[in-house]
Amino acid sequence: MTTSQQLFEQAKTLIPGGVNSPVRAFRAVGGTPLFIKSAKGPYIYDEDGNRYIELINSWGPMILGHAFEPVEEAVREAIQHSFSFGAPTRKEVEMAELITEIVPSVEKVRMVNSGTEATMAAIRVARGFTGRDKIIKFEGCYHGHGDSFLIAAGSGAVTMGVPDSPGVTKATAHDTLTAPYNDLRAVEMLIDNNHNQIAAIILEPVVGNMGCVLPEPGFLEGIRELCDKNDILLIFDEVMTGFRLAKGGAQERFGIRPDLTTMGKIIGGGMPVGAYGGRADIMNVVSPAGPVYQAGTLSGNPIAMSAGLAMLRHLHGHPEVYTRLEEIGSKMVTGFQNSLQKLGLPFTINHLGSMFTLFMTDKPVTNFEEAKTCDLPLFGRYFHAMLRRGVYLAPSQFESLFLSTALTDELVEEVIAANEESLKEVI
Ligand code: KE4
Repeated sequence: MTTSQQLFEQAKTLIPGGVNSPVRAFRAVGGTPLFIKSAKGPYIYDEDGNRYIELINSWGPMILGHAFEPVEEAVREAIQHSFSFGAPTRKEVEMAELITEIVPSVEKVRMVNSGTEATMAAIRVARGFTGRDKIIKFEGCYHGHGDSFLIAAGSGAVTMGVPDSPGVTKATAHDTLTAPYNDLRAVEMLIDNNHNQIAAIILEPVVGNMGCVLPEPGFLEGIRELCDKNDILLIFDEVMTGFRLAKGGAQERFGIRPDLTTMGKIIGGGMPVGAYGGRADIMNVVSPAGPVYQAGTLSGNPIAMSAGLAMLRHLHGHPEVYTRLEEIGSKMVTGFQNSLQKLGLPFTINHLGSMFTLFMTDKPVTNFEEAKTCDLPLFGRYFHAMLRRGVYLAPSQFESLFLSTALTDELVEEVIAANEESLKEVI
């Protein structure tokens, strides 16, 4: 038995499914999840000493590679002053200043501890501000495990086969309307059939949670327009795309200004941090400025702020990071596409910047239904073939990969070669 196997057997007697987040359990791909001992730069190392080239990067945060020195240094400095005060600190002001500078649509921001907290708070604020109850989300989008979002949810929910989770009440589900991603007509019909009842439309401006799916030309602009015409708030869930697809996130890349934005992952530099923010007139309804309640013992935690500040300051001060991420992404995807062509495989790759997904289907993938045409057992075999070749992919077809600047050109070539050999092996 490997150490990971031993640890997993023990973990399953103590933790539901042996993991603290379902997608980690390898349920979609089979086998035993790797228990990771450490990571540095582009590599992670499991408890049995195996080394892997990392293409998940903690599901997004480690955009500069693991153990990035300036972030580590900031945390080492911060822990000398204790860990948590439960009182306002200078770093929270600096963090708010930096976020509002990098993401102009965010005029005011509230720190929380996860992306889930950020999205739950954002829809509560939208409901409080508009006095309306319903929200529209898109099938296959994942916005964390808040009850309102576990309806036709992506990521781990669909990976586990529970896109509509038990435990979410009918009353809650009643207020969540869903539409296929990229389907403006469906959104218009929902709005017409729920006149003046919809507080917000929330979406991933580029989806990572059904695998990487891009907005079709005009989709985001169309949603913006529908929101404006119907006094509906537009919430961009940029937990994944924020500070990744551009310094100012997908909203900068696509030139769309949402009313609220939710953030996470990169914003904490690997520490538990989320945030939500947007128009000042909307954010001013949040307690104690206004009546909409939201709170958190560890919100704005000084250690987490130190890590997040170091990360964001580096990204803000080094625009070349985004040029490099584009380069790495296009090199890797071009290599994958060349291999598909060479092997005569009609699979689909969706890609933008440092996010991409190889879908095991010959269909275009523009929404959840199309994503679900993938050959999931084949993906499972491919995943393990890549693992055996030292490449660590997301253990689910319904996830995006996240590249980091720690990937050298040589490592990109190694991943391309591993991909071609793995496809040959499993087809
Ligand atoms: P967290 O609560 O996991 O920090 O964030 C929830 C969330 C919200 N919005 C988007 C767009 C997200 O992608 C996420 C979380 N992403 C998943 C990966 N698909 C986290 C991995 C996991 O669930 O373990």
